[in-house]
Amino acid sequence: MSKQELLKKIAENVIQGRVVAEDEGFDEGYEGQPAVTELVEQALADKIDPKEIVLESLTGSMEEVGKKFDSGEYLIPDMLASAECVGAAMDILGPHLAGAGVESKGKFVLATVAGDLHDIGKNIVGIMLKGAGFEVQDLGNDVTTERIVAAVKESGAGYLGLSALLTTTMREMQTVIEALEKEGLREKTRVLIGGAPTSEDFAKDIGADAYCRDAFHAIDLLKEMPRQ
Ligand code: B1M
Repeated sequence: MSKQELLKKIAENVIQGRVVAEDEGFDEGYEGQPAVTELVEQALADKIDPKEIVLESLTGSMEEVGKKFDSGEYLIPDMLASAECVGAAMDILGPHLAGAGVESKGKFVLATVAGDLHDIGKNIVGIMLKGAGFEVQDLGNDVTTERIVAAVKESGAGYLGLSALLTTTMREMQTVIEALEKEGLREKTRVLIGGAPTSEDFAKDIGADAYCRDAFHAIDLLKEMPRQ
């Protein structure tokens, strides 16, 4: 199989929600064929860049899953099956994305804001940050502003990464920034945000330091930021 065919096959299997070959998938006729786990392992054996697998096969396919959910073709369990595929792929890819033995570039608190359960993107960002040498404290998803601010305070983290995937939760990021200001922590903490509904303009509007299009963009932006 060519590189492009393999990347396409991984994406197809994420959309089908198939983690391993025994899984049936959303459509018929897939059972027994290599699924995400086997295909990602093959891609690594073929020396395909893990970054390309993340960007082309995983991120893109979840957009497709979102469209299918929008149109009513997929229900929540179908979205969860695809989410599980991305998690399985990242378990395999993580060690290949992370640079071993890199000197600490600083403490980074990471969270998906209150009311929001989406954590796939945040988890990818966490793996990439660790790989880039940051000490990451991942607070998880649906994290209250109070917990986020307390974690920044206790750890003395110089960086905070906030994720939101819902238009109804993205404003929580502003609440977090305001709470950091109240606690006198804003000046000491660089706040980076990301997630599908957020944007450069939104980041400016709420007073964040940077908007990150994806995990790789976050790493690039951090290279330009003076160390906190
Ligand atoms: Co939901 N969901 N979901 N969902 N979901 C979306 C976001 C949606 C766009 C789907 C749709 O309708 N088309 C829609 C939001 C609509 C809106 O707000 N306008 C939606 C909805 C409506 C919902 C529910 C309300 C559905 C319901 O119950 N009726 C519900 C809400 C639950 C809640 O949060 N309270 C819900 C639930 C779920 C599941 C739990 C089933 C599941 C999440 C599982 C999980 O995360 N563990 C799920 C999923 C999987 C999706 C879609 C299909 C995929 C999201 C994803 O993982 N993308 C999504 C559709 C879509 O986004 N196209 C959808 C892949 C991921 C790699 O990208 O998260 O953007 P992303 O992360 C990127 C960048 O954004 C950036 O880097 C990441 C990696 O490159 N980034 C950062 C993100 N955070 C960052 C932080 C940083 C830096 C960069 O800090 C430094």
